[in-house]
Amino acid sequence: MLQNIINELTQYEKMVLKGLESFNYETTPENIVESQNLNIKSVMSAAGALESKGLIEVQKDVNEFISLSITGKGYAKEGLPERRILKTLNDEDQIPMKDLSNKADLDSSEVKIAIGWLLQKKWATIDKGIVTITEAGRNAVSNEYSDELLLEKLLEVNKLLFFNPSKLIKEGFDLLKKRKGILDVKKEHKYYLKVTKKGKQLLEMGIDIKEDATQLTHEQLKTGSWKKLNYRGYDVQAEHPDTFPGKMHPLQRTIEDIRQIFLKMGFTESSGTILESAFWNFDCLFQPQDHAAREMQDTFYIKNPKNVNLPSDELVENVRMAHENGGCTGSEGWGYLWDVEVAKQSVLRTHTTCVSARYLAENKPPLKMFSVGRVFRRETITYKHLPEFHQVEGIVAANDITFKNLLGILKEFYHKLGFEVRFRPAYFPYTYLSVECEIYLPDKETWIELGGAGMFRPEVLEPIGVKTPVAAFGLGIERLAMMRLDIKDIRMLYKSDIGWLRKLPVKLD
Ligand code: FA5
Repeated sequence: MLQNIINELTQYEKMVLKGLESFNYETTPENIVESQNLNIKSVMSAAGALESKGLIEVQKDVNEFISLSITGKGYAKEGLPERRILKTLNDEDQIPMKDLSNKADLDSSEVKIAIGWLLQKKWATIDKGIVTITEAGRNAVSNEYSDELLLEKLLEVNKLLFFNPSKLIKEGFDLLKKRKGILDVKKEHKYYLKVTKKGKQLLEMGIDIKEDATQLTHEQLKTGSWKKLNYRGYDVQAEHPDTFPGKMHPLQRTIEDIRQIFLKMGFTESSGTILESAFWNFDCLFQPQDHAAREMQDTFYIKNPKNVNLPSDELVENVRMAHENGGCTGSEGWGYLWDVEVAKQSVLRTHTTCVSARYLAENKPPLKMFSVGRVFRRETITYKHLPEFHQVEGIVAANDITFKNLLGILKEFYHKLGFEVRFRPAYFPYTYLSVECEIYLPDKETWIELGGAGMFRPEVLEPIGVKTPVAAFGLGIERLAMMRLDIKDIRMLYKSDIGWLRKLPVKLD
């Protein structure tokens, strides 16, 4: 253990320790500078490192030094302005204020200062513009005041350590401090280094000062002489400050992971627009025009643009027939009068299934497509509901695709994210058979619904001209992210809680 510490010492740290040993384990940094022939910066930085390793103690004293400014030196040589007036007053007893400047050879600003101090020191009185010397003033003529004594002393010694000052010096200091720009006060730090018990143990074990190899040369590598060099050890367990590198937001991370899974499963990625026609969002998914989900309280309808262009007349006509009487789908349809104006309404898409419908209308099976995007619903916000969230949508279309294949794909997908899924029979107007995928939440002791899936109905496929079976699914991403991140409230994903975000790993399990 101690040997490891020795190995990790830098050359400078070793020299400082050795230096201290030669001064009987304690001395000033200046002495080390001299004895080890180092500069003070290297000694101090090595001392700091040794202190953090508990090998020495660094004692720090702050000393205050006082000295005279240029003005202060002038006063020290020529006398304080009040002293110069006092001398003239001693000869003349009384002087009119207006003559002071001339008689004492002072400029007007100095006279002002001097009068203040003459009164404060009680050396003179002023009455009707006449300055008169007092008894105290006369006594002061041949006696110096504490401020004057300090001025003299400072002129003589240049710099004075202001530590535990005598009463006189303290008094002089207090008086001079009241005037601006006379005294300079400087703090100087004094250090003293002492080897600790642990440091002594280290020294007893013997510290060998060898030059450390810092940079290897080409020559050393080629000849193999690097093997004989001395290398300093590194403490790989040394404390280090926490770092928080930039990383993807966990929701975005989840989206990226989902994309990768589907891409690896051979799906093609597609996307749609957030603003969609009711036609693609509802009608071509065989959702009747009086369906509850289409109500204003469930869906965001857009004022501008109020309507969106519809696809070809033929397709619109096919959809109309599917709704009104089933067309050539073999179904009876919903049996109501389909309104093209309702289909033209623009909405914020309520699910990404509209992307699948468009894709099927434009691409021929066999195909495997997925898309990720934001969807919007007029929902009351709760721990598992948001009015704006993400879905991942997918379709697999081919002659031999079955409902079982669909369940297999979903199982595989959730399995790759580390979840076991269960399926519950469900209803969607556009699929048959239909299921909901659920995952268990141990904390809440409940199953949480993650998505819907099913085989698209003929009423969806016939109007858009698709002849093969199509397995389809639409899964909520935020709810999945909640489980991956073990959070109990979906709103956390949108809170930008920096403390929480920092603690999350870069890669999610
Ligand atoms: C649908 O949106 C269907 N389009 C899914 C589908 C696609 C079925 C293809 C069949 C074939 P649903 O309304 O259940 O289904 O929403 C799917 C998932 O989105 C839900 O399971 C849930 O995980 C998520 N979700 C729904 N509403 C919210 C909400 N308000 N906040 C957060 N996530 C939600």
